[in-house]
Amino acid sequence: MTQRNSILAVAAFASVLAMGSAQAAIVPIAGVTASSTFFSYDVNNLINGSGLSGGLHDGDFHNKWMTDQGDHGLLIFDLGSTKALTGATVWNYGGGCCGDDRSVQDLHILGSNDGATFFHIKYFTLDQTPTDPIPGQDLAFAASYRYLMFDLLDNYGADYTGLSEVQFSDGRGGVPEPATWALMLTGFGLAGATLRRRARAVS
Ligand SMILES: [Ca+2]
Ligand SMILES: [Ca+2]
Repeated sequence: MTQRNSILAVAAFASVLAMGSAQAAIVPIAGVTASSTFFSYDVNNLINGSGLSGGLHDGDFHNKWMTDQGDHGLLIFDLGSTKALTGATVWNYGGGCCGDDRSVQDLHILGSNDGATFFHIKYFTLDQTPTDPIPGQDLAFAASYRYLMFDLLDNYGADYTGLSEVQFSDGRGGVPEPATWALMLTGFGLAGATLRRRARAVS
């Protein structure tokens, strides 16, 4: 292998390593509005990371959002600009304060680019998660929109409906694809061959 080729191999290997080590990107949320909010449950608790630690939510009601009554509700998330999404992670109301049957059961996600006309994306059934702390639930979908509507169709109980935290992902980085693994292994092989040749040349 020429020196130029070995430099190219090492450069390719380094770029693959950089791709592989990037985390699935969380899309920043510019704002959120709700059809109703119980006075001691700020809707911004859904998007500011309140109560989140190590992928779990602490279950404290001060870190949650809840409707002021009823078993359904509506949330609209504004991403600030159109984003190509690959899914969302939702921490349900779950355990902690006052009744895990406030957890959302049936969820309809819709999207819009003008904030007025919303289009169907996907229906989900969320876990009740009575445990505390509350694990996140990953919801996979593919959609490009600025505004995401969560139509909370029903909860596990009757009186109030809530969620603890919501994040959206654009899926960049994360686990390398099979083609990336193949490229990475080729990079290892080329780098290894170069080192062996150099070792032989020296000895
Ligand atoms: Ca929260
Ligand atoms: Ca219900």
